Amino acid sequence: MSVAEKTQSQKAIDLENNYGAHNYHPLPVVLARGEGVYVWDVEGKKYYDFLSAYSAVNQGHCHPKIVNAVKSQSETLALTSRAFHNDMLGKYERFACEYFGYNKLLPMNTGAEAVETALKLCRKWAYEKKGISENQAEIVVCENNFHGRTTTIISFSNDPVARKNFGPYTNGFIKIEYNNIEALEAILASNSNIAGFLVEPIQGEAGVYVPSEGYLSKARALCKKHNVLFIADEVQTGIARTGKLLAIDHENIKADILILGKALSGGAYPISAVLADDHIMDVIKPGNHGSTFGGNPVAAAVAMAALEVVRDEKLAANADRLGGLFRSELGKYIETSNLTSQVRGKGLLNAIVINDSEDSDTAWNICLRLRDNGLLAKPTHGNIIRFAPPLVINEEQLLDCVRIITETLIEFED
Ligand code: IF1
Repeated sequence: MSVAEKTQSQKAIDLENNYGAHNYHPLPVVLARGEGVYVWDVEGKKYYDFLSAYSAVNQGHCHPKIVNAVKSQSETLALTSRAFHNDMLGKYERFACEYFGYNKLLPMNTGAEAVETALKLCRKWAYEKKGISENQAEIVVCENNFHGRTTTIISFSNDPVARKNFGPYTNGFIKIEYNNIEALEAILASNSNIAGFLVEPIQGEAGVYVPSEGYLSKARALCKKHNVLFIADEVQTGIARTGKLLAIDHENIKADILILGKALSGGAYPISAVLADDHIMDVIKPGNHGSTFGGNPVAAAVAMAALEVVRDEKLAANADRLGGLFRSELGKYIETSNLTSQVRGKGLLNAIVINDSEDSDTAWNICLRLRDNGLLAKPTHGNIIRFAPPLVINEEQLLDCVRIITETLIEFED
């Protein structure tokens, strides 16, 4: 294709290919604007966003309240570092602690940083409070987990693509089967060096696996029984995505350590946080942990605005109601379909399973057609397509998306 004929999209894609590391394989679409549930590409085509930046844009693209928080704080005081106090951090910490019901918050930036923070906090608590011998602490994680991309986190991943050739790996992790309460009971009963259990309340990347009813509350009880910290990674499932403020709220349990990220900022800024009560968080002393941007004034202002939007616009209730509608409407099509076998999820975190092998490109091709038909989604592992629109979606828009999805899937029926 000559340079003259190249579309704006192709030019942008070529730039990324020429100058950017190839650490992603994006769907071929180049976005230039976002508002609410919609995004537009550089040619001006409009789409429903059904990925929400992996559930970071729960409040909708460019929410005015959140944008104003970014603007006004950025032109007042953007960054002080934690070498000094600032007038926003304490307000935010109090707001978020009261919002989620914890004594203390440790502010970070990305989800992976918050997971790493939680692991360090858990280990330090194990040595200084539980009395495990130094360097002997073990943390239980689940098969097919996704908690981020740092060397320690991929050390306990079983995804070869995320892990291979990044060794040597960090020790101190024991993998058990997800959603298998007997496996958790067995390891906790047989190993006195267990410091914590790190779990996704729903396994997002693995393919939106919702555990059995009661799994999380039984796991929580087992951790209490064995004096092991229950660590909930709510980076993707939190902030109203599954129809409750937190996915663990569906089982009325409280984590010892809560990990938040993504929609904590509504997608406007990298913000993550680790929350815990005093008897755990007080093992952290000055100099133990930190980051240049962690808890900066802009993050503080944006996170409070983003959480106010979730509360004031009742996004959890909307996600609960419209998520149920999505699964029931799509379920009607799936009953007649040879192509798909299941729709699963909670709230507005859902996925469909395509009846094809994991390494087939059917799901990818379906997502390319969905793009042509005005809806953006992406496969997770091979034959599973995740559907996660912003939680501000309304019933009319949701039903329009069900129509687009079913009409597109029908094109691929035999
Ligand atoms: C990628 C996945 C989703 C997460 C949970 C921690 C993190 C994530 C439960 C780390 C991040 C992102 C990362 C992004 C794609 C996306 C993803 F496909 F990778 F697994 F959402 F499912 N805990 N998930 O889901 O947070 O450091 O990214 O802020 O790395 O490709 P982060």
